[in-house]
Amino acid sequence: MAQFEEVSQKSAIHPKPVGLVLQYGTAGFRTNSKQLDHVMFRMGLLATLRSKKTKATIGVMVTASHNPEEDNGVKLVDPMGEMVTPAWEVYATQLANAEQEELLTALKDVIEREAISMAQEASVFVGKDTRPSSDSLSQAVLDGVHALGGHSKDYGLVTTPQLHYMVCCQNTQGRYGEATVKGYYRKLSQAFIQLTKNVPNRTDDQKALLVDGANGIGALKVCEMETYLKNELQLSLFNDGSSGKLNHLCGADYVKVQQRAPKGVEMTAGERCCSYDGDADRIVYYYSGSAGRFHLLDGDKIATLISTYLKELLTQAGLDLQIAVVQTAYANGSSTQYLEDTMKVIVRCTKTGVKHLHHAAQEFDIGVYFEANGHGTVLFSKAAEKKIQKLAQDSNTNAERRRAALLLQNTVNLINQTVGDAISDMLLIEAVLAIRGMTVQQWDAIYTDLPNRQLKVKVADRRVIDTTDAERRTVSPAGLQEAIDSLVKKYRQARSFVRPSGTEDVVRVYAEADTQESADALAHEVSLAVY
Ligand code: NG1
Ligand code: ZN
Repeated sequence: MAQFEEVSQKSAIHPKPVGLVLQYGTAGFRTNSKQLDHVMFRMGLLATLRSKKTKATIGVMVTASHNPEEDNGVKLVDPMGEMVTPAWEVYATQLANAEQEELLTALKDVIEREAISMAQEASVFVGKDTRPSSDSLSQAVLDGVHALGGHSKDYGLVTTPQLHYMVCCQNTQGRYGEATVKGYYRKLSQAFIQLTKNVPNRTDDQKALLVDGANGIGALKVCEMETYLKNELQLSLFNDGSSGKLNHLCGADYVKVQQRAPKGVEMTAGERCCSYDGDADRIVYYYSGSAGRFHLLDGDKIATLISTYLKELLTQAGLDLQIAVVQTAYANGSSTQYLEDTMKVIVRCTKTGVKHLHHAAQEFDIGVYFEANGHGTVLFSKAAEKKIQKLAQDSNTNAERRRAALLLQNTVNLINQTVGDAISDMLLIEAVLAIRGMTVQQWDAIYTDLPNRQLKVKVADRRVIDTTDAERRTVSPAGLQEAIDSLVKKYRQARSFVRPSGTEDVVRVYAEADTQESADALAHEVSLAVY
């Protein structure tokens, strides 16, 4: 077939290094950018097949998120803007690892197994982050799409969540919004302005926010959005990419893991600051307290703020909708306790990786999900959205209920439900703080984090560690869990677990305890047990 000849010819321009084996991990393929050209071409092919199979537009995002600038990566986006379904992750791995002469066989195998009609049209949206390697790598994706006769739309530089949003808009015939970057800015900014316009006496101080753009795509995009916000939010942007290196000593991952302010952000005491990661799908907040002490407000604090706000609005609106918070093992123990015991919301724990949290959150009327690292969003079931909308439009209902329903409706419009989105989450947090008249210190005081420490351990083969119970316990190697248990017993309010990373060649160690010294010591001792 002519189509396959084209694939053969074009794949020769994107050859696979012999013997190179890569894995579609927690967030797609990720490694040094020099090893990825063939993977990108092949993901272009696979996205085209996925589009034919689903008869919908598929997204391909070229990014390595919080990883160093030299790395790159790629993830596929399914029709509703969600991460690609697990069965196709397996195909992605097979296709990426097929040696040059096996590529057509691997491709035909997917076509056969999925009974794909090659006559079906295909459409693929492509986006990229600001890494120097992203230009040529996204071109390789486009080459793959075209080699199989697919149509493409190249969005160029966009955040990961913007690309997810475009795919969802396209496949819902605009019901979710317009599939353009401007449409995204308009939808979010209008919702934000609606939410904040009736907040009395917002001072300039309350509107001011310091943003660390991690020298990445989020910095570019939040700048573009600023005019749409009509001064309702006054951003001071640092690490905007004009001089610093992507994610280097800055960005959400650095701030969360190092528990310190990023380089280049000039913060004065009490000022609200936030950091995005390299593709702007994560956000964390922080401020400098008295005596210059650094205070971090991570994904757990964000989930608590948002779920408290939503629960209050549901009560005011008199809407009987079930709300749940989905976390991972990395959630601070204090947050889980506060949510369950004080807030009385349902809390679920899933494996690391947003696709797991997203999936669990879909089971509730309203599912708030956040990884501790600041990656998360809120999902509303279709039925919940309908109930909110109906009440917001019901002129017979009393003023207080209607006000709450209108706030809920605008909140739904402000949230990017396809995936965690630093810009959308930032606007939501700012709106919630404004509506509730809360300072960042008051937000921080909702509960006190247990001191904690995260470490990375290099081992010969991280896959020997196998976990269970949402990664909170190990089942192999033999004896490791017992060793962790006996170390944990030495400390108060302590908890610790280890798991192999899905994005880096390391084992991650997490520990929390009643003091920072204890958390540090426990993490260190557990990391020694991993060797
Ligand atoms: P791994 O490397 O599997 O721990 C990291 C994050 C995840 C997720 C992915 C994708 C931690 C501890 N892990 O995964 O939460 O965000 O990257 O970006 O933060
Ligand atoms: Zn990211």
